Amino acid sequence: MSGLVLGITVEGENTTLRKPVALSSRHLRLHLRERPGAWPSFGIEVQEPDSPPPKVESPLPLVGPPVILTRGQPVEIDVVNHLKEPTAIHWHGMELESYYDGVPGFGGDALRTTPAILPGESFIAKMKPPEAGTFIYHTHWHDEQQVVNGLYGPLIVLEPGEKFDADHDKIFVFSFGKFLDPLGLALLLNGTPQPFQVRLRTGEKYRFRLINITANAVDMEVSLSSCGAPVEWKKLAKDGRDLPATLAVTAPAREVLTVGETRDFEFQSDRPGELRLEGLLPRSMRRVVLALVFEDKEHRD
Ligand SMILES: [Cu+2]
Repeated sequence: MSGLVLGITVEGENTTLRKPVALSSRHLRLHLRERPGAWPSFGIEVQEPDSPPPKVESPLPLVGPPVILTRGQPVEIDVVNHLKEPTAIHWHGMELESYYDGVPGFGGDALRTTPAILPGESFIAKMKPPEAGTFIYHTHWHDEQQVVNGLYGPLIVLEPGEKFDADHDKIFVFSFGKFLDPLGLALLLNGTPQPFQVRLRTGEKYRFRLINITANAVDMEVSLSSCGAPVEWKKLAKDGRDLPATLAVTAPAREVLTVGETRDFEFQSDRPGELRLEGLLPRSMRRVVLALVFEDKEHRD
């Protein structure tokens, strides 16, 4: 990602290897596909258990769909590489066994090293999420072209019994992409430099999950503003961990969201109107803006 990376070799007797692997109660499949002649060059589909494989001809999303898991529930995710090049998928921020963490040639233990996923092959990542929160899955192949071409997505872990509420749980993924931009790579929000407005309701609480999976935007500023001034939101979580009560405060909605970071906020607007969610790279002045349009319930119904 960015900055110093430290690897550790732990010597001595390995006691964890003897632990039986928990039986998985859920199986998902992640299909990594090409998008011939299009930007981004690659796309991801998630296949839920017992559902037929997605049709190859159906359009691929610009950002990998959310992979939604449950804390404490063992899961196997079969990552299927339909690309013409090797790849690997890393489960960023989640604690799991090194071998399954998607860092080829580096992760693993005394007996085995994580392999690359070669074209036409697949790799089963086993995990049992220990924390509920917002994480990221992304390519960990040594080629920036993969992470700026759609091989990433949100990884959401819910508490047991909780259901993902798409109406009130909103995911905003900031990334880079090869869209026409005089400065090279464009700053994207949910896979596009010009995101379409999102319509929300006044008087209802929303959870906003912000993710920075750019290649290197360490100083990206994110703000939510009304008429040029930041509104206030409540800080909930950072990097997949709930904030302690002393830090879970209401504050002006302007934050630095560095590369590889996730942050969750709670927001409610009691007045109709248009708010501006913006990602800004201060050094290059590249930005991406999304309009959040709040409407009264009666107005929409
Ligand atoms: Cu990462």
